[in-house]
Amino acid sequence: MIDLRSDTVTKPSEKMRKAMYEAEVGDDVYGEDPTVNKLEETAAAILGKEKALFVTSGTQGNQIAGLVHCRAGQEVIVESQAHIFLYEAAAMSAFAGVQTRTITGKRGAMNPLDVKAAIRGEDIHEPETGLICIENTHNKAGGAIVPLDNMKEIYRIAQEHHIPVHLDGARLFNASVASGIPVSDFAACTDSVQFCLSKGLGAPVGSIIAGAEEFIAKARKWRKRLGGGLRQVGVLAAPGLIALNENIDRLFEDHENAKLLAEGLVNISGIELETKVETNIIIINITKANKTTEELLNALYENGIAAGAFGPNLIRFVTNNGVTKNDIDKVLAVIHNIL
Ligand code: TLP
Repeated sequence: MIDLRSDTVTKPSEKMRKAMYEAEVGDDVYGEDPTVNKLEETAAAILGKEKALFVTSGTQGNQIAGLVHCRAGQEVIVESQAHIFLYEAAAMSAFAGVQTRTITGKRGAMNPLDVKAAIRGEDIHEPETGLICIENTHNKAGGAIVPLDNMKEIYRIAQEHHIPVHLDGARLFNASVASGIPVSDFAACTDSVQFCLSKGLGAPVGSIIAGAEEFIAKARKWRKRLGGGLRQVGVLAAPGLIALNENIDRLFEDHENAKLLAEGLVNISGIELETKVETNIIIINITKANKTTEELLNALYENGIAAGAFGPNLIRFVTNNGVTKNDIDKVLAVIHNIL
């Protein structure tokens, strides 16, 4: 199967499996797992934050950030197509007791003036704005890189109003590799960052959240409350360390493959690119094709190719470390035949 449904489908390498087997472990609820501690120190250093915390998933990381930063009854500003708004089962309202205020961005980037205009708090009728969330790269916008200057301006406005900023950087390393901007520059425009080890970086499980020492102390407690305090979890942190130490530059290959696929796809009749391709996500619009989304996905599947529906007439392909250039050629040939 050529699996382009997501970069979450990546499997741990032999080296990762060996590292899992050999990992030194301890009870991480006591802070005694040396491998987890090493992973957290490494991640904090790369991001330029005081401390980091290993969490079970990107969703858990984003939710812990909401819980630490906000009080019930507040409002969170978030881009209208953000993962936190679309795909986390309204967790911020369920757990942190906040409501979301969406702003429609351009290629995932909210206009800082719109953010400023959405900030509330003085009027007795209004909720206070408790948090601003940014997503980079932006999944629904097709892996778009939110420009650093945009983040800087939003952070400046947020600081003026004493509102924290959280970055859902599930694919922050894709943004960094594609733009040449260090992740620490993006992270410097935030109070907390979440990134996924288990997407293009290739680890089987886990995310990191990072921020100031005080933020992480509170985050550690929320992680425990949510049942995410794990014990000898160095076996899962070990592949995470390999992901950070060895797999960042490899993301470039995913971006190359995504560009190849996109260039080929636009030459197939009935297919249009829904968004520009900057990193590892390609969203196509097949409104003009002679097949429905379901028909095309089924036909692909019969030919050993998996992709996912991503909205009406939209299909998403995500390149990842299990996909080669030859696979891309095969995918293009198959789609050409089907349409
Ligand atoms: N995204 C998944 C699906 O949930 C859509 C995917 O296949 O792309 N933030 C962003 C921007 C994400 O894309 C995801 C996962 C998450 C957070 C959540 O990460 P996990 O799956 O680890 O909870």
